[in-house]
Amino acid sequence: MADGAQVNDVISTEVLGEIALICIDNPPVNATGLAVREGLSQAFADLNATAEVKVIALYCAGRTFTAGADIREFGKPPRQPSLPDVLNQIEQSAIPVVSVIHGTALGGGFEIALATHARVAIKGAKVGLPEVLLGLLPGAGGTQRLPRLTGLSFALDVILSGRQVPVAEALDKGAVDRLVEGAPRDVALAAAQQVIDGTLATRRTDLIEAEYDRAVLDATLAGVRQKTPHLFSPIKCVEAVAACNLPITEGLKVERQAFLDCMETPQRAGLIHAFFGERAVSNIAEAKGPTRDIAKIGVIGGGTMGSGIATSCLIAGIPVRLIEVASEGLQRGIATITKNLDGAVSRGKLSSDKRDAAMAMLEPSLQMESLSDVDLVIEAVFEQMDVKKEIFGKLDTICKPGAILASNTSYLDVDEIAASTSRPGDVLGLHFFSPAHVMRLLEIVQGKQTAADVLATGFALAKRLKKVGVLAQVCDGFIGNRILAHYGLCAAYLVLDGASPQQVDRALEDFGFAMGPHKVGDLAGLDIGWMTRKRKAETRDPAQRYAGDIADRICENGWFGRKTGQGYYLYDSGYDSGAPVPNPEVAEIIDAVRADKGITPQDFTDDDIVDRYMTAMIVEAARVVEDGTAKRPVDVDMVFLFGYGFPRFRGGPLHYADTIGAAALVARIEAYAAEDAHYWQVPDILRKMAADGSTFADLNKEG
Ligand code: 3H9
Repeated sequence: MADGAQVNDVISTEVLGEIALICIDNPPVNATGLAVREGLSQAFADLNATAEVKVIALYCAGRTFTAGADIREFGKPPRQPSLPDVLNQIEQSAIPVVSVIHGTALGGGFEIALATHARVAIKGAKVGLPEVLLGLLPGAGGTQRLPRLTGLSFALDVILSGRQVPVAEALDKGAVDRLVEGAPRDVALAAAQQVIDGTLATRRTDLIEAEYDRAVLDATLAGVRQKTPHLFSPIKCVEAVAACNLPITEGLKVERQAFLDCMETPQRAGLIHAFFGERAVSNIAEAKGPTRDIAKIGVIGGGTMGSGIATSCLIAGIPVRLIEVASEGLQRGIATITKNLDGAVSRGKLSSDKRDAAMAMLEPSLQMESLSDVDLVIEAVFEQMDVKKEIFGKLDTICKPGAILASNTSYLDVDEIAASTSRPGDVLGLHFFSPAHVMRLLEIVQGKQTAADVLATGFALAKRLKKVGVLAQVCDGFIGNRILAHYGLCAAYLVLDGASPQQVDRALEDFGFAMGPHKVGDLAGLDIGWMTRKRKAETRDPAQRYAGDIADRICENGWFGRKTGQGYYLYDSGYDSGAPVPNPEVAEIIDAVRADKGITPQDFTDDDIVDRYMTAMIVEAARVVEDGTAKRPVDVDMVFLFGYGFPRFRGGPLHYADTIGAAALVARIEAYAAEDAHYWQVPDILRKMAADGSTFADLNKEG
């Protein structure tokens, strides 16, 4: 072999006397796609046949060591050589192999390192086995080699959490052998020399006997079943790790089968859709191009929402001027922000130093005029059009030219708000979700005249705030709340027609939602929906069956949910979390309303409930795509995953819709329409998809 050789497009080797270097260069993240696997296999075969080579050091070019298998290959026919085979070849290399980790060595990437004979990490790097987050398990030896190196407990923690482990911790646990500073190639050369000098020990992981404790495995399995009852892959992870007391060839067979079992599940497809969807929502022309600089943000309104938005900006290191009209409001806002930041510290999300730095960047003010120097204003006052218009009219006179004016409205017409200014191009909607410093969704609402750089700045801000920005067009409720309004009606009809609120909640929690809709209502405050129903009373569609009677009567009693101690459920003063007790008086209200309306209650199975609720959600989601409110189905899916607690393993409502199929959905809707032809109508887009056999995934591909 020549001193320097390009094995293929992504793998190169260098032979420098007794040292051979192998470099993986497959941007952006050096994923182990087919070319990497082929090239590595070839390189190891060639170097093992090169007489002078005494040690091989493997490193990666670019920003990171390999981030694992190429996820885009999943679901397609497998191509040889497989990663496990390549790693066995590396492990059995007669010449010692040392790997050099920089950036993030994840999944199959970390598994490559585990199969080498020594691991040197560059400070600041992280390692991890995040396969479980994709509905999988480490399928290239991670479940067998990590416990051999670190013991069971740490290996189970890493595999089940999918977390990225700082290399200092990995060193402490024995998963890496040395921490150094330097560039990957330099470190590779130095590490190889140390192997030759005998100052860096090498050993084969497969020859280490794993420490084994059945009680730890049993306790972990019980914990997994309780914590993630819907998920398949965590159980398979534990089963695979449990085989680490077998000879490695046998253990690897158990792991391989468990990996293939996971690969077949819809959960794997849903979670991988979520992985790519999170990235796809901002991979659009509207999110790219020039942006405006945002050095200081003004937030108008110190209520829960405004304070949450301010907290989010402060955590991201952006100074905030918080505006309220009266000093009590301002003090309340400051107190909420302080509480939010303290909460972030106690949850380990923020250091005390960063909390103090964030607080120092908060400038409270009672003067709207003080917004004259900010680059972006986010208005978060209550949802009343005339109030918003007045504020935006004032902002127009106060703010400097080029400042962006955003409304956090959750349903009002952004174009009408923009029209109250002389600069509608600078106006957009930035719809945060409560609690705004925690929830990752940001709907970026494009007005008719919103300038391209203003929209792109919205996406750039989402990234700085570590949020998932999704483009939405103007309509009542934008993407999420518009769909919610529709399926919320379905939940109300189910109760009106025979189900109990608890049955609806239980069925949907069994489906995977963290909380059923009645528990969510109690948490958010039932008065919010009540106010909306009263506000919309005059414009209500008379042909639409009214579904609010039960909730109205509950609210007339002053029962607004958790904050008043009762709603659909009872929350005694000691109530914190767990299973609340159903409110018996609500059952009486339900009976009375049904009697008043002459409704004979029907029996719904849990499956009926899920089918109707999910179909209602899909119907409105399809319309939102059809009329362009959302750019693509995947945008709707990400809104629901990041803003509405939709079970991530189901991928989102329209990914889930594809698992049912358009034809089956049309048949369902037509059957339900026999009961209520006004509510249950087939969207044209769904009918067309049923006719031509296409899917929402096809629409995503069309972009
Ligand atoms: C596995 O390894 C299975 C094995 O156990 C067994 C096999 C037999 N594949 O996130 P970013 C793309 S399962 C393909 O924006 P960052 C990503 O889509 C795998 N593509 O950057 C994006 O593309 P685009 C276990 C991938 O700096 C671009 O790279 N590994 C992969 O914020 C940049 O990504 C994981 O689960 C991939 N594996 O974060 C790791 N990874 O520009 C998954 C990324 O077109 N990856 N892309 O939108 C990550 O966690 C992050 O990407 C990482 C970088 C932390 C690496």
